[in-house]
Amino acid sequence: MSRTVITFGTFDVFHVGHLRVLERAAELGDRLVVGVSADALNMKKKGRVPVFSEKERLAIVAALRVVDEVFVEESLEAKRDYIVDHGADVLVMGDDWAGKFDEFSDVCKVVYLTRTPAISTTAIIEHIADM
Ligand code: C2G
Repeated sequence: MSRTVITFGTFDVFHVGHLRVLERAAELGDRLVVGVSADALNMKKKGRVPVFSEKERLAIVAALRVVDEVFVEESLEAKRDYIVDHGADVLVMGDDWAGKFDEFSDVCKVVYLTRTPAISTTAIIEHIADM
């Protein structure tokens, strides 16, 4: 039986921390599905428009060797439907979300992976702005 892993994120200004979490997520199953946050959802979550549009972010994530399928994550509230509709056996999130998605452990295994230290989209934006 093939095992499907699902994960979610904005993946704006794609960096090696994003790559590592997706690589490690893919190792937990046979198929990796990624929900990429819509521009409108990001505005709601982080109060800013992403540097790269959702179309660009989807294209980047979809092109990765470890990713099998991408879709737009329109709403945080729809997470249970996304998990069930994609037949996910495992939900993976970075540990900045630790404990936040435990409610889905009735439909799939919930795993939090350690974030890659010292890199973030915000830090990259600030670094470039200071150059
Ligand atoms: N990440 C990581 N190491 C970093 C930075 C990010 O492992 N140094 C992981 C995050 O923990 C997350 C994924 O990369 O699992 C995507 O990060 P973001 O784009 O910041 O995702 P976020 O906006 O938190 O969206 O429904 C949940 C949200 O869509 C998650």
